[in-house]
Amino acid sequence: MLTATMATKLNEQINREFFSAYLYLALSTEAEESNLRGTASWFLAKHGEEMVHAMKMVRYLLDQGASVKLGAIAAPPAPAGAILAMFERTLEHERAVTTAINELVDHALSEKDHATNIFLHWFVTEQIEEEATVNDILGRLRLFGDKGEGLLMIDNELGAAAKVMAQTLAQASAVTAA
Ligand code: OFO
Repeated sequence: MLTATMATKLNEQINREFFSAYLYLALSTEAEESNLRGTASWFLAKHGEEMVHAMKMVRYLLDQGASVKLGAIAAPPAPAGAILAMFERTLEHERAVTTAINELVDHALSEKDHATNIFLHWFVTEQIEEEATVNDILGRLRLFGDKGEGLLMIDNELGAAAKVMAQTLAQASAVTAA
């Protein structure tokens, strides 16, 4: 049983997760329009991950007997304009999501809502991994270059990483749907 406040906060987070999915879909299309196919696949896989995150929260609210309130999803910002800016935008966004998740945990603890606190641990861990991955990509872009052969190499790497993400995602989606 969730309090009304906890349910509202989780519904707000569902909106953030759907916005994340929308943001990454926009970055995927921007990358594809720039002929960065590996990068486009990577952002498309991120889009899929964020949809799974939203659905995990939808499932949790339903399992707790709380109402799911779906709000409008804001439009993503204008195109980033360059691959470095795409990943800088991604890192900035993920940091904001980490802050939001931490605030949710703080609230769950303040209510002594142990179930929600435990449920949110998965998201805390996920944010650590996501920020680390994006930091790594940004580091490689700065080291090897965001143009020419350096960019080609990183775009290929992102394409390979996207395949692994898509496989993991397919398994996660199967679990969420069960
Ligand atoms: Fe939903 O994982 Fe980051 O944003």
